[in-house]
Amino acid sequence: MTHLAKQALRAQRIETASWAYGNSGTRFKVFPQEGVPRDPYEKIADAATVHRFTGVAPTVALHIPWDRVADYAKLSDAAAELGIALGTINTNVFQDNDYKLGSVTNPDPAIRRKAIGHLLECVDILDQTGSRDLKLWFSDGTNYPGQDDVRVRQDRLAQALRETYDRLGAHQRMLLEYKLFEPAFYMTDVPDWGTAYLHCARLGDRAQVVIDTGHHAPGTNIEFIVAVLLQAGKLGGFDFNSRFYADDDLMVGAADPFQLFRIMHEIVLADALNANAGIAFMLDQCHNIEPKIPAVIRSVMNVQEATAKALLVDQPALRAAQDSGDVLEANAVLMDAFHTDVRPMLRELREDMGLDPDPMAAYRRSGYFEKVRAERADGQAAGWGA
Ligand SMILES: [Mn+2]
Repeated sequence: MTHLAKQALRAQRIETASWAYGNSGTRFKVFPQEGVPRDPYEKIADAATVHRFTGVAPTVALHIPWDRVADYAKLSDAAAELGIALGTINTNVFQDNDYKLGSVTNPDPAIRRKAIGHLLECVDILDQTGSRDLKLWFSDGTNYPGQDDVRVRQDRLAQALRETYDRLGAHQRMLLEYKLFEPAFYMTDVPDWGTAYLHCARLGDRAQVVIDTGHHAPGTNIEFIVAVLLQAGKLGGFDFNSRFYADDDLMVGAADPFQLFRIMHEIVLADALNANAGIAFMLDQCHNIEPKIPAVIRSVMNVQEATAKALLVDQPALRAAQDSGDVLEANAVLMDAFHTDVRPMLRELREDMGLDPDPMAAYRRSGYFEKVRAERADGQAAGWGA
């Protein structure tokens, strides 16, 4: 069993996010950090560093316009030279003044056209980077009852999605993300997996739902959503992060490692861990008070640990207990796996892969931070990213 688990863990792929490497903050304050990247090329260098020490993070997601460059093929080549590839392209229709009342659902057709134009531009970027996935998240919604018509807004959304979907190449996918609330507080246009599913089902096979673990009400059974979407063939991927209260974007596995294990258990049960299953395992996090690169390394390790535990579930024993109605035994089989210390197995795996068994210590020893802090010293003075 351990051998099979190690094989699966060796093949696991976790995508990091470019924005996790730059300065970020809360609504109240950004605490700038030394050594943060000054441009998309430097974000890619940091992502490649995470891959160098973990061995399982070979792609980095981009966010447009934050990562806009003149030549995406050149950026792609730069990533390849560092041993990684460009991943999911994230769209942004939430930061322009025009979008105060919504982007693709805005009452003004000219603003809707502008928003759709951005989505189509991002498909052009997919073509240039060779990325597979276009990820959409809409901040659209209303703050007050009566502010706008729910069904009319759904129709506007459906039209925008259709136009974008029809522009996708044969090997490209659309990942639609939902979020319960914020920045809209009364009604959000894509608030839950059901709404996202409805739109994706109408669009076609290459429209898939993405689950951001921080985008639910407290107490939501996220692994149930995982199971249902897997069964429907509509789970496209995850934005992993941790939450205590709202969309906290903390390190995945920090707030609730048991939840992460339960999610990965559903993935393993459905044999959806391997790349052929088409599930994108992405990190969507911001590291506001902790050093960023080691925080991403820690997050990758947390996903690995939850996955390893899920792989150690004795599935025949679990099934036998379930079939015989043995509630306590079924629960015990699951908990045995969760309580297993998988860190020795992961250290062995890393040695097998030619990596340092302790990525955090290896990163610290590498001197990478000291190097970029010196190289990028002018960035903080220039206010880069802050
Ligand atoms: Mn997200």
